Amino acid sequence: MVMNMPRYGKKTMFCVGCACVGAYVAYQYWRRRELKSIDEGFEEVSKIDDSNERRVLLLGLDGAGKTSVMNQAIAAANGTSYIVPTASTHGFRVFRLQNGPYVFDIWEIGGAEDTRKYWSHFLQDTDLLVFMVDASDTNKLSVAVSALKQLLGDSRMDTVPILVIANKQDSPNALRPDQVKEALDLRSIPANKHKIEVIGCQTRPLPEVSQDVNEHSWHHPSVDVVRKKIFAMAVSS
Ligand SMILES: Nc1nc2c(ncn2[C@@H]2O[C@H](COP(=O)(O)OP(=O)(O)OP(=O)(O)O)[C@@H](O)[C@H]2O)c(=O)[nH]1
Ligand SMILES: [Mg+2]
Repeated sequence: MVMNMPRYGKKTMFCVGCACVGAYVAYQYWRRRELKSIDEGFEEVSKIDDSNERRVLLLGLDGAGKTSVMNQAIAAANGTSYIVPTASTHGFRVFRLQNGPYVFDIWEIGGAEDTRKYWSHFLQDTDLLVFMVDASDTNKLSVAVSALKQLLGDSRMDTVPILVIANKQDSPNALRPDQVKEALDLRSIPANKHKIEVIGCQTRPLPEVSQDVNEHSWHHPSVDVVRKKIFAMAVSS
């Protein structure tokens, strides 16, 4: 499933989107309460069991590469093509991926400053936080550190595992995953609070294609590693 909100500064649409998210979260909360209140012996329980659903939140500053990585991951999983993003995501996109018995809803939220203020609307019931950084842009890492710390200060994120993706490893000056771990001060986060892993990734360079083609189906192998890591960490939470 792909819901693709208009991307170009439609504040109203975004607010409507946030209202939908609120309704969705409230529905999930109500549904879980209903499930808890059902007598264990009631035979309909198996039909409404949502224990195989996982909610993954993909965040990171603008330009980190979230849309690029997800485009390649979805295309690789579904055998489809994608269009390379040319603008920032001012809103959110949701992807549904299946792996074995599990269904993963991946919520990708734009990282520009005007969109970041809405991140807190999406934290409820998160099974895995994927935090992406542009490892080639060290100037932005301090902003990324404070954005991540603000997220982790929210009690809804307590104990949520974190996958940090050090993207743009193709750039010659990109920090390697262990350097990103240092730069984001991840060692200061208690291991008993959050399971944290840091992996590298890249979606470039794209293969040469003729100029009139703007769709691609190629993906970098590191994107497969990201997809599998998301599946593994979201299930283990
Ligand atoms: N060199 C390099 N550039 C990349 C890579 N991934 C993405 N980019 C480029 O980085 C820019 C931003 O990529 P996006 O995928 O739009 O970033 P985003 O995280 O979705 O940004 P927002 O939507 O603004 O939050 C684009 O110009 C991409 O082409 C990569 O692995 N290597
Ligand atoms: Mg984007």
